[in-house]
Amino acid sequence: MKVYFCGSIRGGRQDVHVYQRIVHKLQSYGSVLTEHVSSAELNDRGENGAVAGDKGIHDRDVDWLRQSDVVVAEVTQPSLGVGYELGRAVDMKKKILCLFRPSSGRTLSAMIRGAADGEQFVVTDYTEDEVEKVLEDFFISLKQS
Ligand code: 6IA
Repeated sequence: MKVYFCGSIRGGRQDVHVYQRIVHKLQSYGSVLTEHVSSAELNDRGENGAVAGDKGIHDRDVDWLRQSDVVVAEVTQPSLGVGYELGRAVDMKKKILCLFRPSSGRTLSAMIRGAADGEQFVVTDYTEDEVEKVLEDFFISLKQS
């Protein structure tokens, strides 16, 4: 299974430790095309020494999104890029899981919360300590669908 993981880069890297836990767990289900999103080396200018150029990054990511079987997004830290990826993923009719931590004190965008249909587009509120369990439940329901 190919998993596309979305997490904030230029939107801010505060949650990178959570992205690492998510990607680690996702790797037990298949190959994570966007593993670099969880890299502690990647800063909020979206650079880690390697320079692909913004167009190269966009085109490669959209191509990976197309190839993916499922999209998992951590949406607590607002990110234009993640919002864009989710919009494209809906258009591509991908199965989507968005993970949001209310403990952040933020309110999730209505365009994400309001897109949830409980089937193709799932939004789950969670706490950091239950993140692996939330992913397990999602992938079990994915197998059954
Ligand atoms: O607006 P943001 O930067 O927060 O958008 C983050 C989202 O867009 C992530 O889910 C990524 O999939 C994608 N994205 C944004 N910037 C990059 C990027 N930068 N590399 C890969 N995906 C990106 C440079 C990385 C580097 C290794 C040269």
